[in-house]
Amino acid sequence: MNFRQVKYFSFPGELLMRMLQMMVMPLIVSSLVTGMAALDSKASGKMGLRAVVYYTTTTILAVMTGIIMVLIIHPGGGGKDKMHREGKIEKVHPADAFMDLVRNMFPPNLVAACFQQFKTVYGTRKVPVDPVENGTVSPAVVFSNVTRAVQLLQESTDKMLPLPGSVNSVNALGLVVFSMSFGLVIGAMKEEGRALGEFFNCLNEAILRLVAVVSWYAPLGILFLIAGKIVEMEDMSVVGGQLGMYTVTVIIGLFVHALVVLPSLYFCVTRKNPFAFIGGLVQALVTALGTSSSSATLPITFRCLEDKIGLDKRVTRFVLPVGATINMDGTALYEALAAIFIAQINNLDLNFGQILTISITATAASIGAAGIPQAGLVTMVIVLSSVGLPTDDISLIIAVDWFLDRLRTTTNVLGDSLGAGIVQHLSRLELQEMDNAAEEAGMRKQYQLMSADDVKARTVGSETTM
Ligand code: 7O9
Repeated sequence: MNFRQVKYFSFPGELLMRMLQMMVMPLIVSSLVTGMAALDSKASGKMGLRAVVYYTTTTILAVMTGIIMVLIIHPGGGGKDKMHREGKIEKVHPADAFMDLVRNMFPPNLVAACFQQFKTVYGTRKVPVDPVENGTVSPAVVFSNVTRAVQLLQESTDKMLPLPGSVNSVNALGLVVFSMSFGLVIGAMKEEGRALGEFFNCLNEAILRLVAVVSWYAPLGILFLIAGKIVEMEDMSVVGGQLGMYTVTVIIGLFVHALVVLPSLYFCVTRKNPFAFIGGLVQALVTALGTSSSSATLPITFRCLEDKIGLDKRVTRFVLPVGATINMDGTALYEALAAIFIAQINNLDLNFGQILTISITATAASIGAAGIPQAGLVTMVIVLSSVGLPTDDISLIIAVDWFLDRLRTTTNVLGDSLGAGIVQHLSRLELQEMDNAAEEAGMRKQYQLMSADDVKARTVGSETTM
């Protein structure tokens, strides 16, 4: 098939992708606002703490699984001379990436945050230089040194400076931070904030109905997404030897984490069958595989967890968007594993301290990814440069990245969903308490209405007797 035909063939899949992405923004905003508004600050604090403990624990477990796998299998034993290179690696300063992350948490313009992220770009600025070094400004010196002067001028004006710039992608972190704070404030406003809270609640319900419609089309769309990718695939001869071993190592690592570590954790905490839970999640997992984006899968994840598995809306609304933004077990596992693989093909031995550094940076990179523009490669560069590994060698693993990305995404979505199940189990008492309080308040209100009616009836009664 030629390029044009491939585009025709993947068109139905592309449509699904667009429909899903269309719903993400209103979905995360409305669910976070209502999720935070429905919980009082004590309950949301406790639930948030549990979620954060779950995210960090599982991410660290994922990184450890990845490191153990790559150390045992040792896929990078044969050097890198015969490997194929692809793409160019952009240099980034870790400090700039970190500052971009924090800047993106506070978007100056909420409308722009829906489609733009801040990104430091590197540019040049003309810096005036004095071509005469020792200060003796005689024409003779200038003329004799004219070549040197031109050289100096070029060197000093091409200084790379960090300048403000932007890229076109949703600033999820900014929207999440704003929606959570906004929801918290609406919740604290009690009666005064009710109208706004109900508005977002209604928006959320409406979007989920739209998701229900789209999810009828999803199976066909996913079929074409995956088939389109297979047709598009160039010859896979580059995926032999080293790279093949590396791919297999990542697959095993992700499978161990997704099908052994996470289910065991779920079982230990809830004492329920994790595979029954995962069974209800199949549509979301397949969507993740097809779209290779946990944010585009979010609408389907919501539907699976709320409608099929029956989790409490108060939990999913709060935990899922945050999970999709900061909890990426598959990504953390992958980055740590890839870093050690690159050390192996360069025949560099890492000591324990360096492996620990890789674990910490990989964990941090997976948490911050959504806030760092064009994260994929940038976070990898940061992990590698933290222990002084050659960042250019990322070009050796790009050939298989599109495939491993799909598996990472599936692991990420599974981690977020099991997390929602675990947080719900741990918060069941608070949720029950809130239900009871609401019921009591409802009854009291009804009682008040009843007694008001009573009073009215009596007054009316007395009026008539008069
Ligand atoms: C993987 F949920 C939302 F809507 F809040 C949300 C929106 C956007 C959440 C996250 C994002 C987002 O931009 N995420 C993002 C994730 C950005 C850059 C890189 C990554 C990492 O992606 C994973 C990976 O490559 O390992 C994977 N593809 O889970 O989507």
